[in-house]
Amino acid sequence: MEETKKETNLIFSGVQPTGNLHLGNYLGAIKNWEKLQETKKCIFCIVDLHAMTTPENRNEIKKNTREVAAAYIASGINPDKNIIFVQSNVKGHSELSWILSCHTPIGWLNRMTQFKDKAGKNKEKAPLGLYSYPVLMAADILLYKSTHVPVGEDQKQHLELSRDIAQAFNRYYNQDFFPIPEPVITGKATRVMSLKDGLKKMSKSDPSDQSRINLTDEPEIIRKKIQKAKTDSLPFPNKIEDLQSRPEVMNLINIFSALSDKDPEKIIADYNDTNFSAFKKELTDMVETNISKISSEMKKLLNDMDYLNSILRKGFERANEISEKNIKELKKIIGFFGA
Ligand code: AQP
Repeated sequence: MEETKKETNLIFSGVQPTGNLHLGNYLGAIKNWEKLQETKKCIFCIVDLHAMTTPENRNEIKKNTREVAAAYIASGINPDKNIIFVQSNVKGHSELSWILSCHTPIGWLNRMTQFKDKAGKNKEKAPLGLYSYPVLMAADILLYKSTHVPVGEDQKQHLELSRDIAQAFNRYYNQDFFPIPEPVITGKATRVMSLKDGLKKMSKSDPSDQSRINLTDEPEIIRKKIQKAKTDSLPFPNKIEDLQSRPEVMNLINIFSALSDKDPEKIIADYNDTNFSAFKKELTDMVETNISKISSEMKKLLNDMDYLNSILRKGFERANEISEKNIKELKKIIGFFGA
């Protein structure tokens, strides 16, 4: 029974090639893929069509795409075992996105908080693509009939929308065509926060480089960033409940917990009532060890363009084959001419 389950489960996830890949992308998403690939069929996408939705991310899209591919492989994703490919190469994503947008009431999109955050006060001038981003995300997932989607906490609302869209389509055509995808939000740091503000998530687009640890940061930079990371004037907490009112401290403890695999309670017991320096020193060592392994591997991969291009080419062929098969079936269900 377990064997059947393994075979029918299909994992899909992706990262936008928007530069500045950071510790949040690694701990909230990529690190968790490593375990999943051992037992599940996985598709990992570099979602460049999503990156176009904000004007500042349209530059250097090719360079950033290669960087994300290198980060996947450098973080331990096996390109022979899994499909690693670039979203814009497979035309099924855009095609399905249109079809699904015809099954998505505007009211559902109006509830999406990421659009409100990213569009800010300038909603009227925001590109349509930024608004319909969650429909494209639903298309990414459903195109492969994916069953599970590992993401950070910030993507939970978009995933719930993907489920609603899949159900709306299935209901309309009275079919069981799309599986209803389950979010997989795991790990000890599902929402890594900015190093400067514990209420804001760590983000590639934060104008301050001090707010995040980039996967390409040199050890000296990492050391300085963690030393300067905001805490408060109180000593290290001595009980877990204290963390609720201390978001910056909670964030650093969560990062420590994710990297050491120790529970926050144990970390508090180890450091309680001390000042932050010993804790920050150990945290720095752990971040440095993890990041430097990834960044040196990334550098090697980025110097071997032929290898990276061949991985993405092979990934495209495998993804496109599934996409074409599913789009063909879908068109038959809809009843398009020529299908
Ligand atoms: N701070 C975070 N903590 C935990 N997980 C995170 N993820 C992103 N930020 C954090 C997860 O990383 C995956 C890829 O994210 P993305 O590239 O699609 O875009 P995003 O969620 O919009 O991430 P950013 O860094 O904030 O990018 P920008 O600034 O370009 O919008 C997702 O699984 C996400 O949950």
